[in-house]
Amino acid sequence: MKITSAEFILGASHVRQLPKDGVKEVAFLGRSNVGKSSLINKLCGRKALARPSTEPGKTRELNYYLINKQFYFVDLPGYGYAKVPEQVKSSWGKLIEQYLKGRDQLSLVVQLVDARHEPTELDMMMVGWLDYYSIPFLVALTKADKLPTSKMPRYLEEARRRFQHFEYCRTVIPFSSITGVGKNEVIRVIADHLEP
Ligand SMILES: Nc1nc2c(ncn2[C@@H]2O[C@H](COP(=O)(O)OP(=O)(O)O)[C@@H](O)[C@H]2O)c(=O)[nH]1
Ligand SMILES: [Mg+2]
Repeated sequence: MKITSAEFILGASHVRQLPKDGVKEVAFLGRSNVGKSSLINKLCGRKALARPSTEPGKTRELNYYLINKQFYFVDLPGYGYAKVPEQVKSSWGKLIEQYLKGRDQLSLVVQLVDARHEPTELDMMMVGWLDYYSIPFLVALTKADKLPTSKMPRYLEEARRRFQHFEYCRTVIPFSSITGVGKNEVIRVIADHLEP
């Protein structure tokens, strides 16, 4: 599969605003600043498709992009931003969980984790939810260009050990939006999960 077109469709702050057209979806999940917008832009071959995150404390939205006029990429609001008030954190959690729980057309989640760091508690909680709700996911280890090449095999092996015992974890892929490493592999796994 090649991504040849991508257009912003809508932002939703409540599950009742989500498209009801039954079009298949691939969603992107990760903490703020992990490189989610950069990854989406890289996959689509675009510089500024994914909208910058709304300011912390503001209403968070799920942003929908129509890809190849065939399926959606869903940019889920980033989590773990320290300055977000508790009330927003809990409404964020509710929104994400409602989405993950009830979205039949959700074919795959791309869970982003920084390649250089241990996953955060929230990262592991998200992965736990994905598994619990039987949603296939791949883990993208972002900013892989920041890791010395010599360290990559050990980091990758550790990440695989950590994630691949989850029943719904399909694979772990090092990714860099700067070098493009991992791009083709991520697109291939996405294409596999969109097949009828
Ligand atoms: N070195 C490097 N920096 C990255 C990469 N991806 C994102 N960044 C940087 O990390 C910061 C956050 O990226 P962004 O895509 O906005 O993260 P988001 O908040 O998860 O959407 C920005 O300064 C990006 O330039 C990457 O693959 N390599
Ligand atoms: Mg972003």
